[in-house]
Amino acid sequence: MIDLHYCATPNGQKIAILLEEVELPYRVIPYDIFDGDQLTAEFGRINPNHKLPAIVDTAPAWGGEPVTVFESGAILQYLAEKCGRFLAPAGAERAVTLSWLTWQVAGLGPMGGQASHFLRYAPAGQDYAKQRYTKELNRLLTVLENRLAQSPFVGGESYSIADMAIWPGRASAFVMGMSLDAWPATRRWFERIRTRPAVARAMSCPDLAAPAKYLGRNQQLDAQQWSNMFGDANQAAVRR
Ligand SMILES: N[C@@H](CCC(=O)N[C@@H](CS)C(=O)NCC(=O)O)C(=O)O
Repeated sequence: MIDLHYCATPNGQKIAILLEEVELPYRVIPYDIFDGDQLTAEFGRINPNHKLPAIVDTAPAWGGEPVTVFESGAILQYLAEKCGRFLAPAGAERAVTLSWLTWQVAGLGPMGGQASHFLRYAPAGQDYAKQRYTKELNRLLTVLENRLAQSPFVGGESYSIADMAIWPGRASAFVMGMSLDAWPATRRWFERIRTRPAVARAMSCPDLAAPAKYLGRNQQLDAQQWSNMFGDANQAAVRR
């Protein structure tokens, strides 16, 4: 059994998609990040970085004590290796898949997150930051488009954990006003994945689907929510 510590944002949805694909039994433990559920000392023992997602595998392949994994890229790799699916065990295909997985978690994800922050959450103004991050996001999306113009999936011929890492962010980019119109190869890839039954389940099941409050174009947080997400409460969680 996998305990999935979960918030319905693109990072969480990556893991929900993989768990649905491999049909491992799992239990969703929901967190409301606006309410600060991620800031508790108890969750800090699961993820010292206090971010979602994280998993606890109560039955690791090698037996013994439950294993905790945090960081979405590490979780995808751990679960793919546990099931022997969606990541080649060795060789060139594995190296290419891990390159694109790392590109997502170290580049596209954080840059998209900063663009989303300045476009949707930050106080008015911030033109330099908005331009900086939307420009870099667009550059990265062009890298993705170029790759998908040559290859059916980012890792090559097969659907892999690298596609699962990238797809949910592309699905939620509409909240920044970004359509897929300018990206024809990405659009074809997006549709190929969207119609997979496991993806449809992960995006629509009530426990896993994103609530409207995370999807506003112009987010208005109250003072406590702001503190939990970006202010003193968020800082305090790691300074106990
Ligand atoms: N690098 C991390 C990023 C995780 C992350 O930023 N999670 C967000 C939700 S998408 C979160 O927990 N935010 C709450 C907070 O920042 O306090 C990963 O890939 O798992």
